[in-house]
Amino acid sequence: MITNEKNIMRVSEVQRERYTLIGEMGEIGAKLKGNLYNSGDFPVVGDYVEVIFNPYGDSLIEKILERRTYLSRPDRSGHADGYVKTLVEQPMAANFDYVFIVTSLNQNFSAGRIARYIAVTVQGGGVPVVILSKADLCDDVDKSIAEVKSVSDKTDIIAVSSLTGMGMSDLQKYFKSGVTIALIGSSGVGKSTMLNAVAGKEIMKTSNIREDDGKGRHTTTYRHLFVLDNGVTIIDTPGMREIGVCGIDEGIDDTFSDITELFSQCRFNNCRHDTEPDCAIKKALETGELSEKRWRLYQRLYDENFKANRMKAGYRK
Ligand SMILES: Nc1nc2c(ncn2[C@@H]2O[C@H](COP(=O)(O)OP(=O)(O)O)[C@@H](O)[C@H]2O)c(=O)[nH]1
Ligand SMILES: [Mg+2]
Ligand SMILES: [Zn+2]
Repeated sequence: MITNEKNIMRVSEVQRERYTLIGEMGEIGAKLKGNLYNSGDFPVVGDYVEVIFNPYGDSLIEKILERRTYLSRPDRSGHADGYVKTLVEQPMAANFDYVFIVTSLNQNFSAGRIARYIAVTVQGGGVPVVILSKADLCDDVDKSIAEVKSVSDKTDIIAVSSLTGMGMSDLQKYFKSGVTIALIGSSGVGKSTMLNAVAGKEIMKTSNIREDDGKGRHTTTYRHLFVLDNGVTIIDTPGMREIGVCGIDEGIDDTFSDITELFSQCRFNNCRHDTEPDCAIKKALETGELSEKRWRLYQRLYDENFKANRMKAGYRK
């Protein structure tokens, strides 16, 4: 029976033009209806969509419901006409509450990278939670926590070890029914192991570090979005080492609100915070109210975002 009733379902997997949707009736396969296909706005994992249900084959996705939160990253590899390098937006997830930014404490830990993830998350409307994994492999966990605090003091930071159980109880407060948590971070940092530890059973496939080369990943049951027994939805984004930034002006302003506040206190409103007199930034750096490290981090992120914005604007012309 084909009904005209509008069903709202959630996108759990995207594979080229095929989508997997989950809803009360379980899991179904779907394709885009022509009008949506032509609109150029394609569903991403986490989207709620209106579907025309077809029990005999692929159901049709008619409409994407308005996104509450959204995470994407610019991909610089795209080439437009004339071989100009362009920024193509790569969607990662939609409609999450929290973004767990997972970095392991044993390999190339970088507070700067965490700060950019925070800015990207805030821009997307989500609440960032910094998770420092594999604490059992680190001699000085407090030092790393302090480092993250020095670049972002407003974010919850939790050091965890799936091996010893450290930090697991602190994570529990985010696992409330109806909440959606998106995970971001390189593959191999221990995201799946951590979720299994929190859930107390194997809900995600884990793999050794070699999953970097892609072997053994994506088993048939693998989904990028799944619902835990306790009603929490998890979105596992594809592992990535770095995240580029573009169009995250508000996210940066928010993450570094202390700095933007200082700007308003400089004597000249076009102060370059260089040689100008009565510069609030220079004063804050002298007193230590603002750390050199945080200031440099802000400048780097601001510049990168500014250049990316220009690059994108150029392409749009
Ligand atoms: N020592 C230690 N190893 C861990 C921990 N968590 C995960 N691992 C190991 O790290 C590797 C990658 O873990 P996995 O959960 O698959 O990472 P994911 O790619 O981020 O999902 C596996 O070999 C795990 O056994 C931890 O807390 N401590
Ligand atoms: Mg994993
Ligand atoms: Zn100034």
